[in-house]
Parts: sequence; structure tokens; C-alpha cells
Amino acid sequence: NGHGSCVLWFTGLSGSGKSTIANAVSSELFRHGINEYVLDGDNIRHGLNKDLGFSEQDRTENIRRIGEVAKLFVDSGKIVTTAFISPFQADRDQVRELFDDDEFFEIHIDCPLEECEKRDPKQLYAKARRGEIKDFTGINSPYEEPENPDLVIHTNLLSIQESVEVIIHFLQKKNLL
Ligand code: GGZ
Repeated sequence: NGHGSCVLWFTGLSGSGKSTIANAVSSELFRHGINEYVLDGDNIRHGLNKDLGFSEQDRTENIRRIGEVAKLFVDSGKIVTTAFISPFQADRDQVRELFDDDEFFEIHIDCPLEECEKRDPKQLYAKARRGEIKDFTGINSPYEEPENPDLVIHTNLLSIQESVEVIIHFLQKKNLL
């Protein structure tokens, strides 16, 4: 098991590609026999965090708990990728505090709001524009862009495969693979 353990903390708007890229990175790492796991809405918000909504307070608690879970995975030797909007810099900074410098990487999955809104796979932006979802990130709830990201992936310019390659190279450069 000759690889490091760390957290790849994705942050970005709804529809920016966080889950898609997280799952593609996961497949690539798995193919190379690497001990990895993805935390996303499906396995966290539907279970551990199903008591939480999308108020600023609940998002902060969502991210705090996910940070603690990610810490457990890192302690168990995994490379863990998290795919949550995590809109607040202070919350992301709090999570970073749980880790050593070489264990936590903030990765901005960066896509212009207009493009995310055009993609709108679940028609959530449309609903938010019609006032049917309150506190929707980018529409009527803030997204704070990372001030000092370890890596930025422009998903409007790169294919999924290209995005995966950038992240794999990043892990190699950090001597984690
Ligand atoms: C943002 C919302 C909201 C509101 C439901 N604002 O594109 P999706 O559907 O699959 O991903 C979004 C997901 C965001 O949950 P996170 O846990 O990542 O958010 S945070 O980190 O801010 O706590 C979206 C859906 O949940 N969703 N309502 N109001 N996204």
C-alpha cells in the first residue's frame, strides 16, 4: 500500500462537476489499486446528515461533520475525495485545521455560474429562479470562492478525463502516489 493518505476537498457550485470528477478520480485510483473513498451527498446527506438543510448554520454543521468523517478515513490510510459545495471559506479553513499540511488539499471545481445554470441537470437553478427553493447557492445564497486553493480545475475548459489527469498529476507531484 505504497501511497499517502489525504483528503482532496472539492468545493464548487451545484452543477460544477464535483461529483462527476470525484467519481472519475475514484475509478482511476481504484484501477491502480489505491485505497480510496468518495464522500458526497448520496452517502452523507441521506444518512449521517439527514437532519440538516441548507441554512448557513446547517451548511456549516454539514461541513464540520464531513471534515470529521474525512479525518477518520485519512487516519485509516485512505485517499478520500469529498464533493460538497462547502460555500464558506471559514468552514473550509476549519476543516483544514484538522489535518497536517500535506494531508488536506482544497480543490476549486471552478465553473462559471452561467454555465452551471445552463447545465442545470436537476432543474434546481430554474426552481431557485422561480423562488421555489430558498437559499440556493449562487442565486440567493452566497458562494465564497477559495482564497488560496491548492488546485483549480476549470470544468468549462477541460474534459472529465483531462480534469482527472490534472488531479492525478497533482497527487504525484505531492508524492502521494
Ligand atoms: C444548494 C442544494 C440546495 C440549496 C438542494 N443550495 O447539484 P446537486 O443538488 O446534486 O448538489 C446540491 C446539493 C448541495 O449539498 P451540499 O451538501 O454539497 O451543500 S453544502 O456544502 O453547501 O452544505 C443540490 C442540492 O444539494 N441542493 N437544496 N438550497 N444546493
